Amino acid sequence: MVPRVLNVGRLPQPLIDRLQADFRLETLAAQPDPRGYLDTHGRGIEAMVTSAAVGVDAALIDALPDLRVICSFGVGLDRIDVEAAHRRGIEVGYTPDVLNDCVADHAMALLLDVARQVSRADRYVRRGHWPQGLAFPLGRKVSGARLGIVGLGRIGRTIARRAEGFEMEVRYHSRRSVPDARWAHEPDLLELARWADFLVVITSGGPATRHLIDGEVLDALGPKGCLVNVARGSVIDEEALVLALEQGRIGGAGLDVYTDEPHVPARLFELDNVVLTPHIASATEQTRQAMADLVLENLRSFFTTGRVVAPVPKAVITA
Ligand code: NAP
Ligand code: 8YV
Repeated sequence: MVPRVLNVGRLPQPLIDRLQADFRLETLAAQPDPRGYLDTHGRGIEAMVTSAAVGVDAALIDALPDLRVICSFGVGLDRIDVEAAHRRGIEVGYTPDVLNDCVADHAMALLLDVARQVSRADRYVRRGHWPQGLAFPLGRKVSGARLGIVGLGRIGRTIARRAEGFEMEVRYHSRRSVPDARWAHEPDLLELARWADFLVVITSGGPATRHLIDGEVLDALGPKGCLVNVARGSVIDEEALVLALEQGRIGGAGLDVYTDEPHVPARLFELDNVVLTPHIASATEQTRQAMADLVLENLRSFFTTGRVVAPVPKAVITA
């Protein structure tokens, strides 16, 4: 029997096509009455695929009595009720590591853009300001600067290695120091922000990191400091960030993630020292392909061995 797989996420079409080739794929959003569909057809669905941005809540897990595995397209777990799944013995698979390079590259792209004003300079040239002789402000030097990384996990470490290529001095903050890391651990986030020229945020999302970066941390970073966020919008107090930028209390920001995606505070559009991207840090052909491959591998492995190849650890801290 071909297993029934319920798609509740936002998945790229090539992945949907490949899932359809291997499984009986049913798409919840395509049903005129999703709740009624679950009541009538939920029994017998053994697998669910989702994406990190959409996730899966406990109610949806409860609605599927025969669910055995959830596979997510992405690494973030802040929207997946992993505990509810694990309580029921449901395996959860995700796509760690394969996106480290691209997310780290994107963090560096935002950092370089904010510091060297690439997007701002592009606007200056396109608007014809150069031949008009309008002044263009000086940027900030990246090479040799101090980089504070908030969250030294898989992606944080990759960012740290990128930064070494720019001869940056790297320190990091996380709840535990990483035993094999060659960079200094700073247990006090405020101290890290005071020390850093650039602060890159790459913790996990969820309640434990909500508003970790607040007005006090931004003031510690200071008027010449730049913030980059490629983690989750929830990690930063967005209202405090907008105020700090408007009031010149920090030097600039490069943001890929926001509190209420796809909505971005319009006040940020007025600020020339801010670079905004629409949650695209992992969005390259190669990485999205690797993520799709891993979703498929997780599912295929589950239905042949009973285990996914990239399981979310049972004791993972999401809150
Ligand atoms: P990871 O390996 O699990 O690393 C998470 C890091 O966050 C760890 O160093 C952890 O250290 C730290 N952390 C967790 N809670 C913390 C807290 N309260 N205070 C300080 N540090 C804390 O995860 P990853 O694979 O590097 O991914 C990190 C996150 O990036 C994902 O969860 C996802 O939300 C985001 N992401 C975004 C994009 C994008 O497109 N922008 C793409 C991929 C991933 P401790 O546990 O020791 O504190
Ligand atoms: C993707 C992400 O944008 O992996 C994550 O946690 O945020 C990104 O890689 C997302 O998975 C697509 O839904």
